[in-house]
Amino acid sequence: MKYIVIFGPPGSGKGTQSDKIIEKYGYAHISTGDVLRVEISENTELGQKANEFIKNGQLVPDDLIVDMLASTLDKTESSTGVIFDGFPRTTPQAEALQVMLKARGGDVSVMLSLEVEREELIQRLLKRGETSGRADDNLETIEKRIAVYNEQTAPVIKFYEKEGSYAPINGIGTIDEIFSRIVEALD
Ligand code: B4P
Repeated sequence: MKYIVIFGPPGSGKGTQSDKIIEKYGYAHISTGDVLRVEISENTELGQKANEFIKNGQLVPDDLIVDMLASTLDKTESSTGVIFDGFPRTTPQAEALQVMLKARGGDVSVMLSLEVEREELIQRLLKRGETSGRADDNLETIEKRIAVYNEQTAPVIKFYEKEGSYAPINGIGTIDEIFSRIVEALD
């Protein structure tokens, strides 16, 4: 079983590139953002808690995310690979993922880190906000999310650098150009 992490700031194209990876390699996809949005739309207890953080541009607390991920991971046992999209977003989440995968006899084989500068992120997310209906795709929340990324999420790079699985990917260009860089890193 191959485990891949796709990483990057908000709007860097994690979800977009995950779709292309799944299409080519047939891996299972775990997007913590997508799982949380389903919980919110179904108004579950987790969804109600998560919504308070998401709409303010903050991260959902690690314990809620790790429990949610463990139950989602159990559903992927029959696939040849799993792509983690938007997880881990903190160093404690990276440590928890390592423990969970070790218990399954695996480890993250590559951490694809999409590199996109701030102005481009803001433009992409504002554009998405025109149609997404997402409570977090407005300028004030986008700026907060980028600040939270720099403070709490960027340090995750160091974790995977130490593990030897960090693969920086230039995240600027067309979706297909970026995907070719990813395929090169994966193959
Ligand atoms: P996520 O749903 O993970 O979303 P994201 O960071 O906004 O977007 P992504 O990088 O996937 O961008 P996309 O491909 O859509 O997180 C939302 C929130 O959930 C977080 O802020 C947090 O509160 C919470 N959360 C999720 N996971 C968590 C965790 N592990 N711990 C704690 N909290 C968690 O691309 C963005 C836009 O750019 C799209 O419109 C796309 O069409 C466009 N685009 C993509 N590639 C492009 C390109 N090459 N050129 C031009 N536009 C492009």
